[in-house]
Amino acid sequence: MRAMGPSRRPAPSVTVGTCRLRLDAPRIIGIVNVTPDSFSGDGIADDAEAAISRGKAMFSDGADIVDIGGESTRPGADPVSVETEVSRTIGVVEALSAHRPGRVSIDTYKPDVAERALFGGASVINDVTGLRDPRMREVAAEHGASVIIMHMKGEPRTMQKSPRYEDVVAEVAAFLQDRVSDAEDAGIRPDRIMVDPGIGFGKTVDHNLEIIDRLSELKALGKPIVIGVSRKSFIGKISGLPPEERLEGSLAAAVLAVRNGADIVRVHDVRETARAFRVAAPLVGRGRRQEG
Ligand code: HH2
Repeated sequence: MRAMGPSRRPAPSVTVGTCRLRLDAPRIIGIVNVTPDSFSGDGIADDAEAAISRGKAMFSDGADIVDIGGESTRPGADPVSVETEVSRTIGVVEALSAHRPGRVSIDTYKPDVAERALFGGASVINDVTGLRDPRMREVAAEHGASVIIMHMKGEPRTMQKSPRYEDVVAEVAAFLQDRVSDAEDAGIRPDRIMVDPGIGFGKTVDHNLEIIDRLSELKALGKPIVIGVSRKSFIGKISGLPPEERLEGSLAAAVLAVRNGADIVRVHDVRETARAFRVAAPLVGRGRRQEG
């Protein structure tokens, strides 16, 4: 792990497209899965119009960014080809980028898919492999993209097979710090980099709970913290409820993540999350949202 500079102050904003998003109140990323097999059951492959409508509704419900994915990364998922992923996502990326320029993200770890999406108007690359592929870093730097660098232990097919850590938060922080340094070395602008501990990606329920509890320790990275708790299986394991009944658990986890330092929360249920944050954010000292 490279030097982390524990006294660095948390970033107050992140640049996305031509916009500087202030992070004095929590921000929301809405999820649009153009897939047949997403874990939460929200996927809508082969229906670009429905995906576009869902994305537009998310923007009007309070999403700051909409994240479009064309491949499920649920545990055990099989990878899909670049062609399939592009054909699922590109029309949705183009339409939503025209609707809200600068506020569309592509959820992919494949540089070719990311590049097509950036040409189609996307401004953010959300990479669950943390920009491990050097070409992904080049693509992001060349296009001036913003990036979400996520931690995953292993790969989706096998990541939930007995994941082990000495200290999960320290290991996630060290990984993210290394990937941030690589990203900056590749020319990605420091104010366009966000980090995400990757809830559910090679982690047990206890690992996920510990990460959410100790989230403030990731502030030492000096980057905005994104987190995805929405409908995740740890909520199912605790509540005994299936993905379509995990809204309340998702809201509870999102609010506590914000209290513990999350700046941006990636969710399936934008309207409900925005309403919950409107009340919870001032209560946990994260202010009211200011435009900008
Ligand atoms: N979780 C999923 C996918 N992408 N990206 C970030 N940055 N953080 C996350 O926690 C995260 C992510 C999995 O959720 P979802 O997209 O709903 O499911 P699937 O991968 O099955 O489509």
